[in-house]
Amino acid sequence: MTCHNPTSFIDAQNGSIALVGHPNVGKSVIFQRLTGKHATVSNYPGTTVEVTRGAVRRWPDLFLVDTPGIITLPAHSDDEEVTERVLLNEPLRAIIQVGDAKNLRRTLLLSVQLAELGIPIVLALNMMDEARQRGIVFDPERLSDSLGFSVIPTTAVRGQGIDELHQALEAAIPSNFHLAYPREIETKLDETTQYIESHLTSPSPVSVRGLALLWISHDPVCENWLRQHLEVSTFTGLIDLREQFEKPSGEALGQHVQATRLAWVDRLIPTILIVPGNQKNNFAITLGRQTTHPVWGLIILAVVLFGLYEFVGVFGAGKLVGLLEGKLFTEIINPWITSQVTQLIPIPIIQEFLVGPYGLWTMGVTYALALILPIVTTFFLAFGVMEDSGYLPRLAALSNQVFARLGLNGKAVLPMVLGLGCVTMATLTTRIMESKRERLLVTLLLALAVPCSA
Ligand SMILES: Nc1nc2c(ncn2[C@@H]2O[C@H](COP(=O)(O)OP(=O)(O)O)[C@@H](O)[C@H]2O)c(=O)[nH]1
Ligand SMILES: [Mg+2]
Repeated sequence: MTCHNPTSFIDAQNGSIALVGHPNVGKSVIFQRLTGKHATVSNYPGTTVEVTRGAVRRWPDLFLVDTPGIITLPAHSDDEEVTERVLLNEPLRAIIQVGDAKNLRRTLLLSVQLAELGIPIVLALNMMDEARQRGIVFDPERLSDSLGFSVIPTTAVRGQGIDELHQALEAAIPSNFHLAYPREIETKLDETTQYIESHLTSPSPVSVRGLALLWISHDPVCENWLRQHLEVSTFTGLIDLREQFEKPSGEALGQHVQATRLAWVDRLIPTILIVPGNQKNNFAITLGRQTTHPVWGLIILAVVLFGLYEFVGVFGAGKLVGLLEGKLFTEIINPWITSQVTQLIPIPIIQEFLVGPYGLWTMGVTYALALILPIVTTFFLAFGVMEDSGYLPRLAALSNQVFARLGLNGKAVLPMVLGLGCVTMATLTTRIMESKRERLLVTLLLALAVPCSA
């Protein structure tokens, strides 16, 4: 099964491979396809962000790391910071970028950023089934030629393209992708690269040009890394250098860098796209657009909140609880347990402790199973559907303006509204917030300012 090619990085060393890409593009499905069952999930050191690791089935010496979804570099959210820390601190042998074939523009923008790090990279263009359904046809080989690394179309849920992905990984070599920036940026980039190169105290995990690009874009993770790997005085020198670069125009270089990348992607796409596909008349897309419409969006939001209330409040907390607590426990289970306990244990105080009005069974277990369980189950089912359907980011876009004034992201609307019902559960949902600061703020607001009906 294993191909013994001594020059292949996969045979030569052990280390890890990182799965990187936007949220919800199929990274975790590909992770399962490549690793099989055994995976360990743990918080990334010093954060509450989860990272999954597992040995690659075909090459057991290599570990696959499933990173949190990122939108773009430089990192802005906790998730993006963790993913970038994986890129800079793990003994990486390769990156698999997982992208959505329906969204070539944003996928390729990230490809450019990742390729510039100079680590061997393969692009898995996933969701090919959906791209085909929309009539999108492109030329992966041509794309691969332009990028300088392999592009593998995949439909991860059906296991299509996974073999090809293995082969491409085996052949992957450090990417020599090189995007030429406008002259004035190149000059500054060169100077930064040379400065970093001549002062680093240990070898760089990614290409120094990649580091320099992140540095001039004010990337926080890269700054941290450089602070640790440069003498204090040289690090200050690097900051001075960047300030000096930014002085004449007064604007950040990162924006020019990003604009150049986007322009390159926009020129590339027409050359690889054979049929752009028809995205009109698709009900899901139309509905998706309407969810952020100022008027329709609010109506849809009202419908969603009403549905949430009907499912969790009326069905879960009303019907299910009534059935479980009222019928099953009060009428059938509890009388039986009470009679058993009173027969077996003739000591009143123990009887009272177990099955009295405030007994361990009659109150503790009954409430946990008949009251809390149905509510929590229906709640997390509904919440899962909202999360997986992609409604949450749209909801955030809708309510951003209101919450921006509180220094929060629009996603805060969900915990806030849920908090009117039950603050405990709402606190659990603060995990949708992107940074620790926002989670803390929302939790505080919930505790102090939102009246809880429960
Ligand atoms: N239609 C289709 N759905 C997919 C494909 N790959 C993944 N999915 C679905 O996309 C959703 C997100 O996948 P997941 O692996 O969790 O994405 P991640 O956020 O990148 O880890 C899940 O519902 C998957 O079942 C694919 O190739 N085609
Ligand atoms: Mg995932």
